[in-house]
Amino acid sequence: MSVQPATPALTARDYKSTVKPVWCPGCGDYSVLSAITKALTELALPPQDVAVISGIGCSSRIPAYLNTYGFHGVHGRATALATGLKLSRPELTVLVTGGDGDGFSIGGNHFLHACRRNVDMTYIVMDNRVYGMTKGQPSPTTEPDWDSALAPGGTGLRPFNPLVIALASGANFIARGFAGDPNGSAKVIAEAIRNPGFSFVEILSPCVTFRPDQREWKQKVHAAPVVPTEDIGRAARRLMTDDGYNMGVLYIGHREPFRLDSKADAAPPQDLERQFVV
Ligand SMILES: Cc1ncc(C[n+]2csc(CCOP(=O)(O)OP(=O)(O)O)c2C)c(N)n1
Ligand code: SF4
Repeated sequence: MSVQPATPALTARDYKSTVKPVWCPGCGDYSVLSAITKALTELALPPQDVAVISGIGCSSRIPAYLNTYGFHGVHGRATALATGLKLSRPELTVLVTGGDGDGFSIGGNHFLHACRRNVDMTYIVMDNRVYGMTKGQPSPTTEPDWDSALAPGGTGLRPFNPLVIALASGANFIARGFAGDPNGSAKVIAEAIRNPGFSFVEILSPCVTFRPDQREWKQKVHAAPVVPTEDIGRAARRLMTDDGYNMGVLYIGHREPFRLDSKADAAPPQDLERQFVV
């Protein structure tokens, strides 16, 4: 009887590509990349079974730095791309990565409908409350009084609360992490991937270049004082009164994820294409 050599266990390094990140030194996105590779290692997912989809922005560069399948797509369209992918290739573990501008501004409508559709994927938003890549414009999560050369005196606009919107729109799992705690973020991401349906993880990821004030986040973040709730009413109250710095899993839902039925699943894409030939 031949003895098969044992497959060596995957390490975080196995999920990293050879492309060197070009983020500014100190950018929170380095830690989020590390948290994602740690989470994939914990789940022992073969890199070829994972696809990471993004839009455009500094944070959206993540797929290039991973050794999984990846798609660096169109600004604001990452969840739509990921929905199509997951429905046609349900065996893949699908992650979506991007920024607050990408996901909540130009991609805001797609965000709502991704939550509503509840297709099984994990959406990780590196929220730095600014458009980093295009040099510091305020985003939907920017504080109203954040003063900058591009918005002197601040926008005066009420910030968008992504966790509340995710809950109201049907997300099946809601959590928050902090780039300064990659191990804590990795645990949250692993749990989000394990939970079926649309999982939303906001990771506070400082933009050290345009928001140096975010270095204070280290002092502001704290573990959520209560365990995750499965009660949507309680989650709504908790998220509406949240101070924005509660870390951990905040809501776990039990909605059945949306899947294509087996008949649609069985139809090869060529058959579908034929129906549209004019
Ligand atoms: C359709 C379209 N509109 C605008 C842009 C310009 N653009 C590129 S990235 C970006 C914002 C990025 O901000 P965010 O998503 O918060 O990511 P960050 O760079 O902060 O990680 C914008 C407006 C674009 N690439 N495509
Ligand atoms: S501009 Fe901001 S978000 Fe972009 S790489 Fe630099 S620190 Fe990171």
